[in-house]
Amino acid sequence: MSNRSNEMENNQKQVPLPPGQQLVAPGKWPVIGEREPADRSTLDTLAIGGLVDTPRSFQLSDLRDLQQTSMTIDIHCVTRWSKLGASFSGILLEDLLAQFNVDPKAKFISFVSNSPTNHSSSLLLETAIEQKTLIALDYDGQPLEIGHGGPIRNIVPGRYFYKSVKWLKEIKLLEQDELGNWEAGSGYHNEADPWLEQRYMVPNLDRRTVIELIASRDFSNRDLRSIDASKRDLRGLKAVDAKLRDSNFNEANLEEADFTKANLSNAHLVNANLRKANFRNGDLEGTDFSGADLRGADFTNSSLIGASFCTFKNDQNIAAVFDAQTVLPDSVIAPLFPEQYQFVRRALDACK
Ligand SMILES: Nc1nc2c(c(=O)[nH]1)N[C@H]1C(S)=C(S)[C@@H](COP(=O)(O)O)O[C@H]1N2
Ligand SMILES: [Mo]
Repeated sequence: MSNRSNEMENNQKQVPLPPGQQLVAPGKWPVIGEREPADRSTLDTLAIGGLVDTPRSFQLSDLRDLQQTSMTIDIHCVTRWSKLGASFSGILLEDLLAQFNVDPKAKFISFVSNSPTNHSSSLLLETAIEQKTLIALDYDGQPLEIGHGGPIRNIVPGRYFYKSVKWLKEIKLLEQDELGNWEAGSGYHNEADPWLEQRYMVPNLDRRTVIELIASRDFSNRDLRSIDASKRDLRGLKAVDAKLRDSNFNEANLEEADFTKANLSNAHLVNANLRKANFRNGDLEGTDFSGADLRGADFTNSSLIGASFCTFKNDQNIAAVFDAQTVLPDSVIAPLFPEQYQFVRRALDACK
């Protein structure tokens, strides 16, 4: 075993991480998803409504006047990056709700964002309280930056980070659940416990549809989340703009496949033949390319946060292969986990 893999195994053993997660570089906190709120002029207001006696709005200054709680939590993003020891302070949801008479019929809580899509996420009210949900105003003793959802965002410790909504504008107490955007539109798991690896809900693709699709070799523009195409011969597959989160292409033949603008977030492409495949402008966050043949593949403008190209397993390296024709600019690999970045950088340099 090389020193490199020794180092990497040690790193992985030092800290208990939920399954399938890796650490971002120390001190790094990537901005994920939406980068801008919808209306910067109304960011200071938080409304509480739904099943409460008197719906009410708080200004940022009102929130600062309430009892502040500090906590240090571990961030686990569904796209496989984790950041340990992030310190937030703000108002505990439980303390905020103590100011209201909450109708006992309220079983769910929805957090709504001041964002272009009215992004939202919801939880069982009981879970939100148990998990010590925080209405966070500060990170590391400073007001939360706008890119990270400042000035007001909720933080749900113990759940994948998509339950923590940036630019929080409204909290609704509900009798029936209102699924959030990622949960309703992208199949993200509604419970989202990283220790149980609840990343995605079970998909609703039936076997016959899958077989027909694979035979057609045309996935363009379709939502085929979690499709199992492992070991299939899909040479020349058309998959422009396809939604393929959590899909399984392990050991598949995808030579010259066109994944332009496709979403392959958390997809499995272990040992796949991806020679001359096109991933331009793709969402490849958390995607596993370990052992894939990437000779001539094009990754121009793709997003690779949380992606893997090499796995160390039982003293063995399952490493992707590149050649001088692989298009993988340094700006594209820069957000990779440090060990992954080192591996890819060295492998690419060796091809020059
Ligand atoms: N309004 C809004 N909130 C959001 C998202 C988003 O796109 N829009 N993305 C979610 C996801 S998937 C993650 S991992 C975190 C990212 O937060 P960060 O950009 O501060 O790291 O925000 C969550 N909350
Ligand atoms: Mo995420």
